[in-house]
Amino acid sequence: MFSSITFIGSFTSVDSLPKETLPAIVLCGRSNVGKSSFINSFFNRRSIAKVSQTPGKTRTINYYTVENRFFVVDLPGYGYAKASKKDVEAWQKLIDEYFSAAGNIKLVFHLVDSRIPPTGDDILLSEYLQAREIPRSVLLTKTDKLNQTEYSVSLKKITEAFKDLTVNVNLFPFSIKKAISREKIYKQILKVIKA
Ligand SMILES: Nc1nc2c(ncn2[C@@H]2O[C@H](COP(=O)(O)OP(=O)(O)OP(=O)(O)O)[C@@H](O)[C@H]2O)c(=O)[nH]1
Ligand SMILES: [Mg+2]
Repeated sequence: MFSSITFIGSFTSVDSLPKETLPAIVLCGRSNVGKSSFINSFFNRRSIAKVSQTPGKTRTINYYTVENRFFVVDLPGYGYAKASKKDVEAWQKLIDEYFSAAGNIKLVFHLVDSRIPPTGDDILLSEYLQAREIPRSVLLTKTDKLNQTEYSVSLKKITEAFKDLTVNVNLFPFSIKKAISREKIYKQILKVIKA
């Protein structure tokens, strides 16, 4: 597994993003799905990324470097109930500018809550990435909250919603409470940052 992660900064506009051109792994998904938790858990740093039970915690583009080899980018989440029309527009603008400006994006991890079937926003994001030919894998989060039957249903729903997904290839069940898929996610990151 990766040995070190360093917080670089939080950005509210794309003009100030790091100029360095390391390969980037980007985390995207609904608010509260577990993007910041994934960073803490996967990179084994208990609270390098701020986590909250209240959706809408991460409002900035947060950059980390891992082993000085690649960036991990935590994007603000979408789809929380309290978001105003202005919030949604600001989010769309920031995300669109981000994907237009950021070079060297090797992979987007699109996080989807295993208890909530993909929403309209998830489908829009998926189509957006596809249209821009940005490679993505889905992390199905919080699987510790499901029993075996619910887990099977969850996998079925996500593969029905996104026909391109195959478990352990570009779809990885994940949990901060269980060691699941970690080696596979690790290998995928290694592969894409070398490509
Ligand atoms: N049981 C369980 N809870 C999780 C898991 N991942 C995240 N959570 C919880 O879900 C809540 C939201 O997690 P965050 O990591 O802050 O979510 P986020 O996607 O960064 O949310 P925004 O910053 O609002 O976009 C927190 O209370 C986490 O503890 C998981 O695998 N299992
Ligand atoms: Mg967050």
